[in-house]
Amino acid sequence: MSDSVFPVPAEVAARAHVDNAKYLEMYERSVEDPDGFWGEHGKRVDWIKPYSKVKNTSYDYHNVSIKWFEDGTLNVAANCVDRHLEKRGDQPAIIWEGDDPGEHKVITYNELSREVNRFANVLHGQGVKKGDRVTIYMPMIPEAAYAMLACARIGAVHSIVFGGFSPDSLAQRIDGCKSDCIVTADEGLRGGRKVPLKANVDRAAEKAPVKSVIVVRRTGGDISMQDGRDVWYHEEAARVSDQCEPVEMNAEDPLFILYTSGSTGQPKGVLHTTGGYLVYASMTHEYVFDYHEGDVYWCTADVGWVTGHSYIVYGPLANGATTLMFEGVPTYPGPGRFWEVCDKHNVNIFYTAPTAIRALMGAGDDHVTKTSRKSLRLLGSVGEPINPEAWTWYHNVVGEGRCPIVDTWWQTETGGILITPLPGATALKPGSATRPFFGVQPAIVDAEGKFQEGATEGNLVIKDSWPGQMRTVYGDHERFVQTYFATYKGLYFTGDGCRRDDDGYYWITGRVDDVINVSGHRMGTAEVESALVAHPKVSEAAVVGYPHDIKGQGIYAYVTLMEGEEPTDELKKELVRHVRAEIGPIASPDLIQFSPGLPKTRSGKIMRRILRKIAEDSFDNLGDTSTLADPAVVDDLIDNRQNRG
Ligand code: 6R9
Repeated sequence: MSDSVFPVPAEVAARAHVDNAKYLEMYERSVEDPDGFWGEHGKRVDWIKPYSKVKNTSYDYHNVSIKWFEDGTLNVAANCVDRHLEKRGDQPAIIWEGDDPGEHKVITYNELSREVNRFANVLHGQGVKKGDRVTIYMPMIPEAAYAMLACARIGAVHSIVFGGFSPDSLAQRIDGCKSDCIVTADEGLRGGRKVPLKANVDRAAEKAPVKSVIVVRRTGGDISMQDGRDVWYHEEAARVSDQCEPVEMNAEDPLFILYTSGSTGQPKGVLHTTGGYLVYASMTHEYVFDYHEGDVYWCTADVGWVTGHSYIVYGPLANGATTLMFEGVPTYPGPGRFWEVCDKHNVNIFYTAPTAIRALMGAGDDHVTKTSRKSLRLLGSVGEPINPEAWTWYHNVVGEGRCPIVDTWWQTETGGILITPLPGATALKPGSATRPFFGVQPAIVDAEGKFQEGATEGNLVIKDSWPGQMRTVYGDHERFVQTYFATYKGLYFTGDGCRRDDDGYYWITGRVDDVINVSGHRMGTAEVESALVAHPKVSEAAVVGYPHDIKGQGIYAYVTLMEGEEPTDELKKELVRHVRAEIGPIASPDLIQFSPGLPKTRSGKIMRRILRKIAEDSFDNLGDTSTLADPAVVDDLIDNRQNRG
């Protein structure tokens, strides 16, 4: 926590879309008259048939239903591409920077139009129709964006699976949305290393069969193609036209599904729809990043996460922006890469995650200061709480004190940014996401759901709907209701803890459920546990998060072995490999403690509170352990703890 306040610099306020007075006025209207406010701002996108209704939403536990602009029709690809052609056909839409610093490509809006239409025709050729689900398992190459927009153009629903997920995780997600078509590449390239995407698809398809696999050639690596199922994208694309009419979609037709981890069971298919999502993504992109015509904007996320959906592709392209897409990693070939890319492409707005900032901070200032960065005007942060030290380094060293930082809080479920500074309006406090965006009504409740007023701390809820909100869990509306609307009836529960200070600023403190945030990636502890117990030598496992200098949170696994198994270092390594294979590298346990027993209540429930404390290396005050079936277990856990720092 930090007491410093950074007022809005005069030159930032002068050029910004809104200053503080305007923010307050717009915010008040947005919550007092949502129909009027969003009815007006909904017009920022092009509608085929204009809407006559704006907001029709209910958070009533017995009848959760969210609809925005429900009688309007539009096409997202037409909004992100076609409508810009007349005015800015020759302007770069996407600047692609390859993993190898010698490789980059500029794609104008005219080119984007031809590529998207071609991709749409290839999908058609594979039998994909409106409403069908298409799984996209791609590296960060322009074809990933083409594929997304091509789906949107023909009304297919994409489900992107991050390229770091294992074949099993991919199969689970293909099966979850019953998709018949996969778009992938031969291999990905990250930090000089190849990622065997097509080989992973082949293994996934053994468990979750599909009718067609469209393969984009990226590395030219050796892969196998299955006759009758697999096609090369470049061969199909050569046969089709670069014209394809956009399909007229209802505002509430699905746009995409994105799987995300929750506190229990399997990942949930978060469903976003067409109209409200696009309005919200484009409006937040313009106001939060204070985007102006001609700006070069770079979000370093992967399109496999929601940040890539809303703030690499849909928001910026809907606004006719130039969006930079980066294939690589922050530290390759060296820790100066981000800033070198900023100089190379004259980036004005730069949006990344705290975990990257901390890693680069550790590599030393020289890698930053040897670059110019004079084009940078605004910095952004997303994915996890940013600690004031990292904030201050980002502000002073990267931004040379001249660039405001927007610390943007939101979730896969929210579709776009909900709590954030606006650069021309909001004085900054390092570590605080500050104030709500237009139309967003945050509140803090205690464990019983009682509203807490003024400066306080508790659980973060949102009182009413905004256009970018998810509509349901794909195929399981009841799960949607139970996950988000059952804890506090009538309110959307975020799963995050939060503090509000005397100025009404919000400070997100992290998850209050069994979700951990590892390098900005959400991970359900239950998912890691079930991967561990799937190993033949493991009898039981409990997973918790613990503070990690770079990742924010690390994964700490307590593992009880089967009778007679030896607790060796070799076995620890084997378990890490096993979890990577089951879920993917992002789920690798950082620390494994072999424990003959876990602390359980007499009814057999694992007391995670105790495990969390021990993992944090702060076990002086473990609270009440008298309800434990065998209190001696705790001493053994403390004696053999793995995090002594
Ligand atoms: C966009 C995204 C959502 C969870 C969210 C919260 C954490 C995201 C944050 C932040 C503090 C921020 N989170 N942004 N915590 N400050 N600026 O990250 O979506 O992957 O679904 O994660 O991430 O805990 O609940 P998602």
